[in-house]
Amino acid sequence: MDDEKSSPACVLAHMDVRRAWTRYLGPMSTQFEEGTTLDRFLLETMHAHPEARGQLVTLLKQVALAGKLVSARVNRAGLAGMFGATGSMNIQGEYVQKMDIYANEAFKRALEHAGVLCMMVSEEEDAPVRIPERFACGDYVFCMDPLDGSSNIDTNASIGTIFTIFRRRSPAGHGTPEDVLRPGTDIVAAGYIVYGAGTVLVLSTGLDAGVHGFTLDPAVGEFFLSHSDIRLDATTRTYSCNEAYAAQWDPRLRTWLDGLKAPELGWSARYIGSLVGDVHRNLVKGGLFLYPPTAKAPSGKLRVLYEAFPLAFLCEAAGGAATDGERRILEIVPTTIHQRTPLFLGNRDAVEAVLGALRG
Ligand code: AHM
Ligand code: MG
Repeated sequence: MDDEKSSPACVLAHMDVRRAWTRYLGPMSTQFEEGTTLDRFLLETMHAHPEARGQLVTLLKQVALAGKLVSARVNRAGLAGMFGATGSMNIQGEYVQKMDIYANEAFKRALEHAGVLCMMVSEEEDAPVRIPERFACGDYVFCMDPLDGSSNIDTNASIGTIFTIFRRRSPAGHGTPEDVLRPGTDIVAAGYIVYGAGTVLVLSTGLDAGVHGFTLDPAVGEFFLSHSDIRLDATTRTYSCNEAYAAQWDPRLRTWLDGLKAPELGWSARYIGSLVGDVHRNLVKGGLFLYPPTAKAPSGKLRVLYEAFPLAFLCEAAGGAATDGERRILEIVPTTIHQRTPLFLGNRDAVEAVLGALRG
């Protein structure tokens, strides 16, 4: 064990943690052999902001709790009769999976009572979710896709929860449309939890605060810091898109993508069809994700508030970029809670190349 602790790889991992924490939070050592807990990371982040009242930390702890519940259920889904669709469609015309309902309820139950939210928005709910009268309202707005990519669940592919957090604009009580229909530049924290071979929570609490990943140790029931200060690898040449739709894309984009296929350029393709899985891979390894407008989805498929915003925020915080093909994703001001957008995000130079191609 001692040998393991002082192995070069282990020493390096500890140095990485220390370097990132020194950069953002001041000098600090790794807490346990397993790593540093998410709870401690959140408390240290709060201590770096003396004006903080603790609501954001409480909120993020409750997000982690809901993530653990969903993770446990996803792992048992095949045994617990949780595969497959419910037979109903949501407001957006998509078949609702049993696990969509479970995840939506788990997040609502974990978050509504804590006195930290004034409103929630969920992909699974037509209208904003009102905090029940028996609970206090708080300072934050939580927007989520409770289980993105859930049509993949029957195949054991990665799926995930994606979330955006705003600080309220209205003074008190229940949230109002102005609290949620606002640009992504107002985001105070964003992240996702990917339920894959392992469960990893990836979080950023500011564009200059870095992106950090925490892996769930199921034996302990805690998230431990495992991916400190994630930066997109600018040298990676991987693109992710549903290329079967290429005939429906802007021809300039199609021509540009075809150009990437020259063998000497060294590009490769990876596409799960699960946004959080595709973007997690690109964040960890570098790459470009594309969901352009199509004939079926002329405004794009992915939703601004709880898909494009949080992933754009994480990409920018990790040194990348995100655009809808004309403007920075984080500068979109949505006018409806389920608004969609085209999405191109990942390595900065690749995103700029897409913009160049679309300008023709
Ligand atoms: P969902 O929110 O209903 O799960 O839909 C979003 C998913 C994303 O995870 C993924 O990137 C995309 O839809 C895949 O779409 P397509 O099957 O058109 O490639
Ligand atoms: Mg989704």
